[in-house]
Amino acid sequence: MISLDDAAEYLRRADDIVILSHQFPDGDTFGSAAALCMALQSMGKRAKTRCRHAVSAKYAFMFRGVKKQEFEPKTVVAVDVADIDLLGEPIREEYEGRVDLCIDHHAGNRTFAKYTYVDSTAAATTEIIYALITKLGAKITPEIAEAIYTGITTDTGCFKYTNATPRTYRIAACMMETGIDAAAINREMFDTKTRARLEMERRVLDSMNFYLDDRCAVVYILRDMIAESGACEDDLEGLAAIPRQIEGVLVGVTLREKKSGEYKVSLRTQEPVNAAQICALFDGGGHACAAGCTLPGPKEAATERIVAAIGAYLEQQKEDGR
Ligand SMILES: [Mn+2]
Repeated sequence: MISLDDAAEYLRRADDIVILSHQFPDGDTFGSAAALCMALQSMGKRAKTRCRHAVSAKYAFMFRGVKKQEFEPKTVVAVDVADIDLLGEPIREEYEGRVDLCIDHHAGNRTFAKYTYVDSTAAATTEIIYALITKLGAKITPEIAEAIYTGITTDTGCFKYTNATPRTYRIAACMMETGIDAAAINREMFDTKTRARLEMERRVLDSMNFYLDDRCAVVYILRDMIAESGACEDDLEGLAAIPRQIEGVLVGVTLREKKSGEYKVSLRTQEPVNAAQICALFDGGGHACAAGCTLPGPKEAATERIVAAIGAYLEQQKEDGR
């Protein structure tokens, strides 16, 4: 672990920098990469971004101010990447043991880089990137401000989650002062859906079943459903949040069919149910309110196992008098 001053000093001396985002990219990992890349380029350095997945139409605006530069990287930086595996193949293989600096806000960062800076009180990695760019003395242009703002708004669910702090709002306010259209970004990130996304939501809702006196709702993301709706990976982001939105549901479960026939299980829970504890029973993990694990198919068997584990957990809590 190094300080943010050290990270800034390291970057000040560095050149020919490639900035890596995690696979299945979100607004924060892309916003961090785009903002840092533009700032480094403005300092006269060569910099570029890379990600296992292409920049989708939704996030493309953040990269408008990034100049295309081709070079052999001498410095490797990862942003919002908690674990080397999250780079995805073939990027992981290419950079394993070669990441010089990792800037992140995940408390569970696996410190795979030579130097790591983690601030788990930051709502988004872009909050840290803002501080870093300021330390580097680079100007926060409107293009950089848009990328930072997007990372903040997407990681806080449009300032809705408990991770949003007074500092989060202050940084967002500074970004707005550069003249960006924050409302337009919020609308694009939260109120605009593709037709394929809505077709997917329709199928997910249709697949819903209730268990354990309606305290548990289960939905499916099956390969057939994805094909029928024409959804791409981006269209599936956040679908796992749907079952827990229902009043009275303590545990929302999403089972996603994998090519291998296994199911990726995502749990979203309300207090006091700890999703990570339940997923740990199946070698999974995550946060208290959002966690995951993998179970073998068929889907009926996978459903039975996870619902039984949730039922046992709720029983135990009742006995413990919670
Ligand atoms: Mn993040």
